[in-house]
Amino acid sequence: MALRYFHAEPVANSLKSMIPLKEKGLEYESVYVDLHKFEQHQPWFVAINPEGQVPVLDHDGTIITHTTVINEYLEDAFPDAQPADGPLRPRDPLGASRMRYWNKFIDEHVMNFVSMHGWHRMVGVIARNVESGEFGKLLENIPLPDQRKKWATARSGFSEADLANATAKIEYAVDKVERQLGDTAWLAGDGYTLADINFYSHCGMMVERMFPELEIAVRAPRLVEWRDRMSARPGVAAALKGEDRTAPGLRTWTGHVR
Ligand SMILES: N[C@@H](CCC(=O)N[C@@H](CS)C(=O)NCC(=O)O)C(=O)O
Repeated sequence: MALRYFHAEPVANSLKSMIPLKEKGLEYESVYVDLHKFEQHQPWFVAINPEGQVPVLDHDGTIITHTTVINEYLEDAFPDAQPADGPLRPRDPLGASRMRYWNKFIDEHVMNFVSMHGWHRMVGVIARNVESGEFGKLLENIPLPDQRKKWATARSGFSEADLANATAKIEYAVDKVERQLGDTAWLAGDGYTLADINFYSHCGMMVERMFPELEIAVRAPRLVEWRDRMSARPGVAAALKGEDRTAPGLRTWTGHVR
């Protein structure tokens, strides 16, 4: 059995599937893909993932993409490799459906909105540093039409209306999580699951740093306590130590300053 994980910095999608690998204690070969050098759009990588995005899991030569799919795949392929406090996907149908409810909410209503602010603050800088003829050539290499548009918009700048809409989505999500944590210790119930990993990677870990104006400590104290509980888990801490080539002082791909 051989696992290879192609990923960028330990944040957002790259972190989201790295945490389960660490929590489950699975051995894997780590392959860093440098997004600052556009490696994700280069032929060697597009041959592995035709969508030109990280992360990618290679299990004995079979390629799995999309983090929510990768994480459920890991549960199905390695059901017995689990952290001491219980499985990352509940074994009962109701628990599993609650976990999937949160994953769907985060994938559809959180991920892209935090990402838009990150791209606005950080990828925009990368995109504007490329000379215009060169940028046109880079766009041609991007396989997904939506992603090509996102790169072009990052260069010109996202509109104030789109950014305000994204902030409103994030506020809604923060309040929803805060309410849930008033009822249960973790998002999907009393056990830690893939839903916690998803929200932490896309929003929970960086929301306070990225959006100081939201006064998260006052608005969502349970979320802050949950975030600290998450960060203290050995599996999460190990994943956070992953390779990060963002120069100190610069913003990472999710827009927080390293
Ligand atoms: N739905 C995908 C999204 C993957 C994604 O957006 N990856 C980002 C990094 S967090 C990426 O590769 N961005 C570089 C690009 O699109 O050029 C997943 O869950 O894995």
